[in-house]
Amino acid sequence: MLLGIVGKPSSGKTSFLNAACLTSAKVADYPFTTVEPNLGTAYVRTKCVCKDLGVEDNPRNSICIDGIRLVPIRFLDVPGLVIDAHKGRGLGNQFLDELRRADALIHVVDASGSLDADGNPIEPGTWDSVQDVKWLEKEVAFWLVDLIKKDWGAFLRRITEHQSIIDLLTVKLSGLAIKKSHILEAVHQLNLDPEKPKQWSDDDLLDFALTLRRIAKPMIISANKIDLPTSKEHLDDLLNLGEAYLTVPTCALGEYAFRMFSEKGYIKYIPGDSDFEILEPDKLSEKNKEILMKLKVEVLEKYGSTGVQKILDTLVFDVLEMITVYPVHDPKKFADTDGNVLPDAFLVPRGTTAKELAEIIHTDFADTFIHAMNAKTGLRISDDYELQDRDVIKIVHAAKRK
Ligand SMILES: Nc1nc2c(ncn2[C@@H]2O[C@H](COP(=O)(O)OP(=O)(O)OP(=O)(O)O)[C@@H](O)[C@H]2O)c(=O)[nH]1
Ligand SMILES: [Mg+2]
Repeated sequence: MLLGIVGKPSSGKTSFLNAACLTSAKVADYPFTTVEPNLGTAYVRTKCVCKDLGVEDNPRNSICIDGIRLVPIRFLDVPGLVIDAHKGRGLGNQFLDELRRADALIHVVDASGSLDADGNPIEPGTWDSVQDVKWLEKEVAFWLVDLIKKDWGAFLRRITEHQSIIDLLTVKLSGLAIKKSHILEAVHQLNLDPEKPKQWSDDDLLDFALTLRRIAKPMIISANKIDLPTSKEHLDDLLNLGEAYLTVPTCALGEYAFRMFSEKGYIKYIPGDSDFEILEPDKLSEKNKEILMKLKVEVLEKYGSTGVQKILDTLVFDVLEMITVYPVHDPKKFADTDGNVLPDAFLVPRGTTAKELAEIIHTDFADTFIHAMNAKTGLRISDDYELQDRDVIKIVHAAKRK
């Protein structure tokens, strides 16, 4: 699972990555601070099964705090994009190539309206943040359409009875985590005739790229910098963009502060919480206490959270429709072969079967799979049983043939 962050310079992309991954990549108030992509590990937040099962767990691939399971995902931040990046402006859009494996995108927007199109500071509140949303969608589509157009002529010549334009596009776009089903859906939505690609105009190709991106790489909008006073009115506009858009108010800076002080043990705060508790008042300077209280009033009390964790959870669980399952070796103790209780939490797409889970855990398991068991009930489940969120599963498999 890879989530990518996009947006214009200085919108807060790296701040978002640092907050989500507790990394310390360079952040600054001038455009193009980031010149190379930053990769990190973020976590999605889900209720662990440990409390329901009445066990103390020892997670290995994830973290459990007070019955909240944090499951890792990969996270990528790239240099800022500017208008006409696809023609080489700014740092160009070469970095979009880095995002080709991303399953979904987060568009970090400066909701305070304090930056011009290129990310330069301007009078706060004077920039219409909605423009950024419309522009970025097009910029990503231009990048995609350029990729398609590079081979379009060759594609038209290579179409045969046995090889359709859909097949050719599927091969071409497979490296972008775009599937045949996504392509078929886009063609269908736009009423394009897959039998007559020669009739597809340049505008059709651009619409195809826009639609395909929406289907294959869903995007969520992080309306960032909500702690700043000029964010209020832009935020309303960003929240009312219409059904095709999903917007979450965020304060990346605040999330970073909470996570950093929590890591040091000065406060108790689990990412996504709506409040925090000061544990070591003597270790926090008066200035830092003031910052924390301001964030509490301006962000947590107004919006319910900093929004950073909400973005990750919404994308993974609601938009990409992933569920969490817990494979175990010992179905009575819910443990692995070393006795670790509920060691792993796996994110799998809704609809994954027990047999498919076996393959995901270990490629060898696919060949040696015998059956699976629901460890919560102790009952055997059929191979085509669709796993449910928070299932605890024992895979029974034969010893590997030598
Ligand atoms: N007030 C406020 N400032 C923020 C927030 N998030 C980021 N910033 C500030 O915005 C500026 C730009 O942040 P970066 O994270 O470097 O932005 P970026 O999008 O990665 O910028 P480039 O790498 O240049 O494209 C910095 O001064 C941050 O401190 C926020 O939630 N609130
Ligand atoms: Mg950056």
